[in-house]
Amino acid sequence: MKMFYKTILFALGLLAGHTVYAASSGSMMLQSGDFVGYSFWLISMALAAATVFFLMESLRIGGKWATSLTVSALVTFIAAFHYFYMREVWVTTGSTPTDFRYIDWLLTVPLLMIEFYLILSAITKVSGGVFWRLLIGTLVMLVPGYMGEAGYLNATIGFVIGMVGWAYILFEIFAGEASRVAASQASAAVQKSYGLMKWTVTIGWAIYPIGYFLGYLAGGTDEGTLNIVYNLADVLNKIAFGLFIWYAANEDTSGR
Ligand SMILES: *C/C=C(C)/C=C/C=C(C)/C=C/C1=C(C)CCCC1(C)C
Repeated sequence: MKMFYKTILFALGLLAGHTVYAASSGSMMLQSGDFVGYSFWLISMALAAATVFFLMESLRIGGKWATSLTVSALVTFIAAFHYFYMREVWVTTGSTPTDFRYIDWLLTVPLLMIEFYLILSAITKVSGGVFWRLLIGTLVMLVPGYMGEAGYLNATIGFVIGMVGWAYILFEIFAGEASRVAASQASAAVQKSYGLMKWTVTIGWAIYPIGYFLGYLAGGTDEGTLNIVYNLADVLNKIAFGLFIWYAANEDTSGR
């Protein structure tokens, strides 16, 4: 237990230290009226607060749910850090922080995929294949997407291959082994949260390829709008996603 508290304190210390450093470096001047900048600011704080919440709840609820809730905290923790940097890129240069976004995605999306495996593992035995297939789908989706945005690959080809990766993930969670396990063996609470997570990956995630399409394939769009849209998408796909797991954990353990 003590170890957990030390870890939480360490995480908070890192976040606080970085914020003080960034604020004192003098380069970061949020201008009044910069609504995109506001959204970066608000969401970085929401992600930091969500991290503390998930860590504390992982201690309180514990048991077989501890790992899922800790992974939720890792997602928001990694994203909070990237948001501090993305915010700085935006307020100092007014440009889109594409590289930071993709590095963040490359770390957080596989962690979100692991969550499907973890919530099912908390209630029954699941084969490791579920985890590996979702991980492969993630890489097929993100690597060509990055190469397309950064100019290493034709933007259309990057988009098409990325869509195949996403389709594969959707197939696995709607019709593959994971969905069969959820339907046949999961408790009511886990089934409900599995359903919410599945639809988040469908509807919430659709926002990113739509952004890519508008930005690179349909003649370009206003960078400010695109960043606000991506930022709001992250609130849903990172914070709300974690809350769906937290909901199942609470329901599942409230009878104890
Ligand atoms: C927390 C960040 C998340 C959940 C990011 C998700 C990103 C995607 C679902 C990106 C999807 C893309 C495609 C489906 C096609 C190619 C372009 C991408 C990479 C934007």
